[in-house]
Amino acid sequence: MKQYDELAFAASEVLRTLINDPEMLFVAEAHDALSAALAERAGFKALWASGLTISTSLGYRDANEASWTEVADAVERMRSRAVVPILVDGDTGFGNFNNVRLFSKRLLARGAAGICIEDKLFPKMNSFVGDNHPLAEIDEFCGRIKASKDATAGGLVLVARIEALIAGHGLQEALRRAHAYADAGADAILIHSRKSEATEILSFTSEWNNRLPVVIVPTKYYATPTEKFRQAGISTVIWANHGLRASLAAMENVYRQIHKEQSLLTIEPGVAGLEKIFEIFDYGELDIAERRYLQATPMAAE
Ligand code: SPV
Ligand code: MG
Repeated sequence: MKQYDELAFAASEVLRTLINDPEMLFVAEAHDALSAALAERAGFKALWASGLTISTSLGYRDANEASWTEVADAVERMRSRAVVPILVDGDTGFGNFNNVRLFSKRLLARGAAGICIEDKLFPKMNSFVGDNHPLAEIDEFCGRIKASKDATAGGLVLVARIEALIAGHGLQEALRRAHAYADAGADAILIHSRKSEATEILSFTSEWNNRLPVVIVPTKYYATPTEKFRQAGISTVIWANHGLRASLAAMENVYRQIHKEQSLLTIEPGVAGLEKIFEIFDYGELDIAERRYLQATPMAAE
C-alpha cells in the first residue's frame, strides 16, 4: 500500500464512504480543470471524469479515440483544481486485464479516487450511438475487475458498469452479471439504460436488493423525479455531461452573435467577467507568493 500516494488513497476512502452512505450522492461531470473547479464550487462532493466529455473537449469521438494516457492527463488536470474525489469513466479499461491494470495504476498515481469499467469490448462506442454493442464474456470481464483491484491494492473504488439492458439482453442477464461482478470484487454496480423512463432501472434495483450500492446515469430518463431514485435505494446519481453541454450551447450562441453583430456590446453582460477567472484561479495568491519568494529589490541593470 505504501508505494502509492497517500492523498490518492484518501480520495478513494472519501468516495467509498460517500457511495456507501445512506444519503444519496450526486456526482457532476467534469472534463478539465475549469469544469472540475466549477462543479466543486457548486457544491458537488464528487466528480465524474466522463469519457464522452473528455473526448469531446479533446476533439475526439467517444469511441476510444482518446488514449488511456490522454484520459489520465485530463484527470490530473481536474485533480489540480478540485479536491473532491474523482470517479473516472474508464470505458472498457482500454483492452484486456493487462490494459485495465496499467490504466488503473496510472489513474491512482494521477489522483483518481475510483474507476468505472463497462462490460463491453475495446474499442467501445458511446452507449447512445448505434445498437447491439457486443458485450464482454462475464468471466473475462471479472478478470478485468480483479486485475484493477489487485494492481491498485484496492486503492481505487471500482464501479462495474452493466450494459446488458442497453444491448437488449434484459433484466435477468443484467442481474446475472451484477452478481458475478460483485463476486469478483466490484465495490458498486452501475446499471445503465437509455430508455426515456426509469422502469427497467427500478426493476433492476428491486431485484438486486442493494447487494452492492447502485449507481445510475439518468441522461435519457431525466424526467423521472429524483425522489423515485431515493425511494429505490439508489446510492449515486451521475449527471454525466451537463457541464460540457451547457458550455457548448453558450459558446455557440456567443460566437454566432459576435460574428453577426461585429461588436461585443450585446454579449458582454451575459458572459463571465475576467475578474471571475482571476478569482477562480486565485491570481491574488500569486501576488502574495511574489512578495514572499521574489527578491524585494530587483538587481539594478549594469
Ligand atoms: C460518459 O459520460 O462518458 C458515460 C455516460 O459513459 S454515457 O454517455 O451515458 O454512456
Ligand atoms: Mg463513457
